[in-house]
Amino acid sequence: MIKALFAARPERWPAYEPALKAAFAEAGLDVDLRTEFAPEEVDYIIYAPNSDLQDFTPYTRCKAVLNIWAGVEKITGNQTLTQPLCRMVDPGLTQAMVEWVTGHVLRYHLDIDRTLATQDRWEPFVPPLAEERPITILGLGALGQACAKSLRQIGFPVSGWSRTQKQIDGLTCYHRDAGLKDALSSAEIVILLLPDTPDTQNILNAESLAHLPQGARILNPGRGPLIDDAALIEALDKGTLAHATLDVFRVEPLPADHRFWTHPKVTVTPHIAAETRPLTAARVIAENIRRGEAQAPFLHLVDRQRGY
Ligand code: NDP
Ligand code: OXD
Repeated sequence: MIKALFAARPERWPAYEPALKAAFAEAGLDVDLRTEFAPEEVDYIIYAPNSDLQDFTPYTRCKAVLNIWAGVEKITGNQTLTQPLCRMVDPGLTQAMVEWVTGHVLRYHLDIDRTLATQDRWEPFVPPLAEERPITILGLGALGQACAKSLRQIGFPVSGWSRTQKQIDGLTCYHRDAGLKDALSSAEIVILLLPDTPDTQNILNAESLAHLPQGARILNPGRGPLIDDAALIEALDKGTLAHATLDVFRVEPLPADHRFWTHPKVTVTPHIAAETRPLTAARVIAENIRRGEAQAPFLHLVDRQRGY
């Protein structure tokens, strides 16, 4: 029997236990799933980076660590982890991100804030059509591409930026440092869906923010360190940027005295853009265990060197 350790915060267990057991049964896997084992007995670790498990040394027979988060920046630097590490690409999480991004883009696009602020007077205005509102997505991975597709379907011209060169139907694609300026220069709304790595930290800083057109808006559901906070606040205060909606922060929960809470041009959401959904994520975990047992390549393997 395969032994799988669930190493995440205890409050996650009631939702994950039935979902994982159902997915293992569906995949025809005979798995003993528990929150405690003698470390040397464990075949797979189903893992969240905020778990108490931080030393992987005693897990000598573990074949893979299967992350239930999409982001892996809190674990890629762990030197005790020598086993393959897989990140989460969950259809439920992806759909949640598409919904969060689309909702907040439409808030900006339709100027819903203006409607809410003019409930005491008849003051008609005509928002542009989607096709007149260029959007850029930094990061064209699982989430960036899903959001790009949805925004394209509404009619927005979408550009994207990634590390490697891409050709994606309907999208203008840029890559590497050389492509960043072009990716930003016409973007009225910028969406950050990059991982947090040494190469992506502060990717939006005073210099890159200056490439954006006057009055651009930012959505950051990626990770806090992607933005230089001081440069963002300066651009908002100067009026070169119109607004930012931030779901992720350098310190979470966002400290009570942080300027973002009270800034009139910032909307804070508490890291809720897209949580992993146990029912759909459990099937991804089961598939990776099936692959591990069949000695087939794992899905969504993290490149520890690259950091994502
Ligand atoms: P992926 O690994 O699938 O995609 C990452 C993308 O970023 C890829 O297109 C990659 O380029 C690009 N990238 C990485 N490094 C660079 C670089 N140096 N320069 C340019 N592009 C770069 O990740 P996901 O789409 O699944 O997730 C993205 C991030 O979203 C996660 O890492 C996590 O931080 C965040 N997230 C936030 C959630 C929330 O609730 N707020 C929920 C889930 C995820 P290439 O394609 O060339 O490799
Ligand atoms: C994730 C997240 O990385 O929730 O999965 O941010």
